[in-house]
Amino acid sequence: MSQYHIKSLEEYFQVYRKSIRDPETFWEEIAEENFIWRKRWNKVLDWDFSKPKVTWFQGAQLNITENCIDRHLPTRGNKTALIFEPNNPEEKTQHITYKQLHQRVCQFANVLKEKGIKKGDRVCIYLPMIPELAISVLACARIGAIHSVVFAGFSATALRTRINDCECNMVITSDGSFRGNKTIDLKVIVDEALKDAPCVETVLVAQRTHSEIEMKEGRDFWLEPLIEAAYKDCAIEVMDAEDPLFILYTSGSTGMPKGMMHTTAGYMVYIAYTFKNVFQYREEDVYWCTADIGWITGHSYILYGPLANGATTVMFEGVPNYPDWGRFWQIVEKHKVNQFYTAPTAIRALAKENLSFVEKYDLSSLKVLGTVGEPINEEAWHWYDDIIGKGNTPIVDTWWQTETGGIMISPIPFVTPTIPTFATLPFPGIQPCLMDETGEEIKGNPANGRLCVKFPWPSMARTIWGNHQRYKDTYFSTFENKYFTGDGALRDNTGYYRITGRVDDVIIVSGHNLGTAPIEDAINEHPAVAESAIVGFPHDVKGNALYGYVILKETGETRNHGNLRKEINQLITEKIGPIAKLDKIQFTSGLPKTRSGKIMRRILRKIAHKETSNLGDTSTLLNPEVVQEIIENAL
Ligand code: 6R9
Repeated sequence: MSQYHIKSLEEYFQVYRKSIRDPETFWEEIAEENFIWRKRWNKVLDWDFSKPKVTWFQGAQLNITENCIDRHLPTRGNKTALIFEPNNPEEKTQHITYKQLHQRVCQFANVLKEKGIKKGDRVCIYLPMIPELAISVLACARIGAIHSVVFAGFSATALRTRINDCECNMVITSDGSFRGNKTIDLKVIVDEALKDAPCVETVLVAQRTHSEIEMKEGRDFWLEPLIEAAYKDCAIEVMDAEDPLFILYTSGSTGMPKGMMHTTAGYMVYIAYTFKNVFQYREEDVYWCTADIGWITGHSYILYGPLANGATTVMFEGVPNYPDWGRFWQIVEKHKVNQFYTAPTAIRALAKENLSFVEKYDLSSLKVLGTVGEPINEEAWHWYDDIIGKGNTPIVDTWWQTETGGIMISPIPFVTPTIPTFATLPFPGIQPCLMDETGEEIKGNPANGRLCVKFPWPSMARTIWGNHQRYKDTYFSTFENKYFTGDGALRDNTGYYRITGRVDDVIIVSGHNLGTAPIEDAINEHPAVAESAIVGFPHDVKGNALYGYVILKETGETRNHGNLRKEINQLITEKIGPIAKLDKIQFTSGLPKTRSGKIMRRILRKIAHKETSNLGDTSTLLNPEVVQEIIENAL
């Protein structure tokens, strides 16, 4: 019997030890007990990190939608699978049961087939957070087409690059999207992208905003009439364990975005298992992850993970500040959300606003709070804990990546004691390690090094689409026989991990290795500071010196900036040491961020280096306008 649902720290350690001692039996038991297999595997794991090649459940056959939908029909047919919460609170919420989801996915799958899509074809999905997004993803999976979801806030150029890279035959989009009080004409962006994307033969268009758009004869089709005419049942395509399930692009710091390719069986098993444990999900719970399905977080923990567990998952179309900054909490109250999963960037933005936005709502349904995407600073952690969790709701700080497919290091709520800013302990089956600069593993504690993983896990990406060499170079060549995450981490005396940020962002000052997160954390503790980012710039004596970009809570801060600079450096001296003091501090109204809320330090670094002529691709930024402001005020 596997211990699918971990309930105590003792049990965690027991399960963890077993997962390391005998990984194959460990994963085999989990796979056996919880899913429908059309054919059993003949080998659980085969791996060689030097190639790199990893296969899980070789020989097995299955379909992930049979496991996420059909499997639940006898027992949960009338249970709500998806709650769709529209952008506009006046618009009606939709509750889609498992039975209805089954029908809608089948109809959509039949439309795809009718338009010539077959197993192995790539389908680009460029949709806002409406039910059609979830349904089209699942429809692709049902017929074995490989979905490539592109976040519907990306530009035509970014979309075109992604369509061409994996040669999609089809694009699924909508006339437009609603975000707060804005309407965006998505189809116009698609048309622009398709001016130079000869692989695309068909465009399916869902109706959302009723904007006036052009339909190209023979290429573009309105979705609704096709769905209405489609047959309501669609047999699954039986997939091999290692058949590709999806491609999802993640931006590299330079060059082309990387199309991370995930496969079927291992991904399903790992995502289902982590979802259940990280959120301590119970049958009656309502779960809400605020991410967009355009990110890995949405793939794994809005769709596949919850649905594989027969859960009720909320899909929110809008933004946190529309119609006002209370929207998230209004939704929590309305649907009695039990597990709430969001990103530090959202928490910081919410924490800046008046408390009355929170206090108006009843948040007593919340049992678990989650965070993902970047290191959470201590102040934000405490706000989340005190104000949202009322001091008695565990926070799971989950560390993982597009490449890892699922959560890798995280507390298990009610099981793992938490410490702010620590992602704590590895998940069963995950063997992290820290490496020093010479390529040696650091064995003892405490330790500070580059975070690697030394054994395969079921949901790891298998390759970069069309470029296996780049996959090998990026992840498996820095350290022999290890997957290198690109992140730095500390490990304390008890074995808890704290992620310190991307190692590309590590700055060596006078020979000292400084991670960005702990320093930014110290700066953010200043009561006048809302957020900060630090980068290095060349310095004659120290090699590198630190340049800090700081956003103040109140733009009309009355203290003079000279004093503020002194106070910030005093704080850094206290918390980290004088070595980490900033040579330059620039106050700014914003920081350049990716759409998923990560600071683009590459741009800040170039500005600090005074190399502003070529900032690289800024088209995927959330707030490109802030770049000009920062350049103008650079020190
Ligand atoms: C899931 C996701 C991955 C990078 C990762 C790391 C950062 C994510 C974190 C975290 C500290 C956490 N990151 N979670 N850093 N604490 N809890 O975000 O995937 O978009 O591919 O980003 O995000 O730097 O390497 P992705």
